[in-house]
Amino acid sequence: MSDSTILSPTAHSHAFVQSQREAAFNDPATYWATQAKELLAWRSQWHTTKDTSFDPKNVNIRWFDGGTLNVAENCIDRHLATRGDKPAIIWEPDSPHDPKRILTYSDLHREVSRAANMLLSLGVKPGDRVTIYMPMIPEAAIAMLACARIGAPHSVVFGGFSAQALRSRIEDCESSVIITADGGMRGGKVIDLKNNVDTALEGLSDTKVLVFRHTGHRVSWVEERDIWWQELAETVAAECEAKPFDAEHPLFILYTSGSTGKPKGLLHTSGGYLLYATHTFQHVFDYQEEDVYWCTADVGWITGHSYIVYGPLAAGATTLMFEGVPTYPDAGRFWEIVEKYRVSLFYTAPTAIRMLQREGDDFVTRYDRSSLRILGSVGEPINPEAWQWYHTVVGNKTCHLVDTWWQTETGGHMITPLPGVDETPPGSATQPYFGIRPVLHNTDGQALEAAASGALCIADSWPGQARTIWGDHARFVETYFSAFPGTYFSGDAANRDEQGNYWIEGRMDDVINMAGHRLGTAEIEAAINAHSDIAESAVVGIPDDIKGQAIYAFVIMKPNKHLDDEIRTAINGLLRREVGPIASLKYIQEAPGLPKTRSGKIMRRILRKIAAGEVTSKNHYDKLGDISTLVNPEQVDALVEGRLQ
Ligand code: 7RM
Repeated sequence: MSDSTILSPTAHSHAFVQSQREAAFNDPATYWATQAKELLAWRSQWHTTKDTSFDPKNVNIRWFDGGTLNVAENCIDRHLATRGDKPAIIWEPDSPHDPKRILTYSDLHREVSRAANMLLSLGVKPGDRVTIYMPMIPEAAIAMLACARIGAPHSVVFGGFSAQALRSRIEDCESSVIITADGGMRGGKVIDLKNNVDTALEGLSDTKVLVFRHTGHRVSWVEERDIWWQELAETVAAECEAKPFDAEHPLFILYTSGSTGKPKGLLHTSGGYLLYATHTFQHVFDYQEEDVYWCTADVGWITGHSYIVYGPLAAGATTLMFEGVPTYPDAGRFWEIVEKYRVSLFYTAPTAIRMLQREGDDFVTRYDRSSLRILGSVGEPINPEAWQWYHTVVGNKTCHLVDTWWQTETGGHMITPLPGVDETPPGSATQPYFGIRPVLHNTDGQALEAAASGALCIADSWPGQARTIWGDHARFVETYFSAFPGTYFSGDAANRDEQGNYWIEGRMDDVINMAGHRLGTAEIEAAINAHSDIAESAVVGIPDDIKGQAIYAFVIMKPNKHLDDEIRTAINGLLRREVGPIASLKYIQEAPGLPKTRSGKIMRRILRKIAAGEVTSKNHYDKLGDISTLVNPEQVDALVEGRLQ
């Protein structure tokens, strides 16, 4: 390392990593077969390690076919002999004055078994989908593992999503059991989850709602349908047999936004996903038995699935769950928690780092952070200033910083440094993980060699990859395997430098990444268009100092209507209702029309540049590139003139 400060030691040597990289690259099937035997407990041996094809005519992804295992047994039971009394989950409540909870692996075994029995008593069978809409409490993880134990794929819906968003996800995967809580706590406020479930289920029959009593506030109740978790728990046994399921048995569905249409339910299966989450957890965070690990994500996102629940627990680690927010009661909360539990591995998002950086160093330095060894970043590109602050102030220059690039679709880390081995230029996610083969394509579909910038694709399958989109395999093929045939297309652009380090440049499609949350333009526009005075709208992402991106909306009003503050408020209300509180618009500009191609497609490329202020007068129109294909180039003037800032 060029820096003179001493970085904490890590387990891996350059030679070891080099040999693993070669082995995984040259023969992925043999490599992953060896890893699968070492890291997971199988009930029966597979016959085919890798059976995969990225051919658009026949996209097929199967790993460890014929093998069986139980995911919950891997995350819990097999640790009992050696780690029964080790904390599996540490829970820190929203308020620092409320009591914490610590669940050992034995506690987790008992609670998951009970929850699994509760689901069985509600008639849940292997393959049935269960929707989980929970706050960040241990019962969220318990519910997920209970589903895994009985082979019922879960669909976790982030608690920040609205009743409407929840309903569409419940309907899409046809789940008849919903697990929720009366409410959750965030920054001292109650999030009324049960109320959202009630709204989501209006008019739907044949559902059961299992409600964990957490906040204790009054909730409305539907007899026959609603059941208190704590009451049902008393009626079931604390033992539940873990039956084996196929390696390719569905483990979960997780919805994520794309550029068009409704959210996609990505399907992850059991053996390959668990192996990949566990493997990456161990190597990327240099996990050691005595570590205390904390990922600040919500279990409603893939980061929470792979790196709060499945990866850490399969590895036998202690994983911390925090219900609250980084700034409550003040901006020192993260570091207070690090000090309180002596957290050694810490994983968060750039948006949180930037937000805390703005509040000043004192909030950090007043707490003891000497336990920290590894700092992780995920969700969006981390700008070099935030990287430096994270490394210097939070990590006191002694911690390795791993900027991990991956997606809901990939199940686990894809491009990331291995701590202590790879050089880490700030802002670069650096190197492909073991067995990952990135390819950069230009717009003609040619694979680029050496230093280059292009569409980031992956040339061959890896065990953690999503297998399909629930109920729509054709859309899966179309979205990920048709643009650059023979490879998986991530939707991101990346630059590869002379050293072979990757720099993620962001989405090439219309997905907006606001504060690490993936939001589809189509969903946002649909919500805006629900306002009766709006004829049409288009939203784009603009750079934002804290959130990475913010949303800028252009709206066309119906005849004789004009945009005013009342309508602006109503539009944001619609967004909250249709999508959730995570989606709010920074600017809403009334536009006479939208720049469109002859085929009627909105030219977002142009809108993005106008919204970002890159074009301020006619002298700057060259910045827009070719606008000759527009049917209505005269609209551009009006848009530029009306830009809000
Ligand atoms: C894990 C997660 C995926 C999208 C992805 C990227 C962006 C994620 C990084 C990043 C630059 C990173 N899953 N992204 N990590 N961009 N550097 N380290 O976030 O499905 O919700 O989002 O997020 O655009 O395609 S996700």
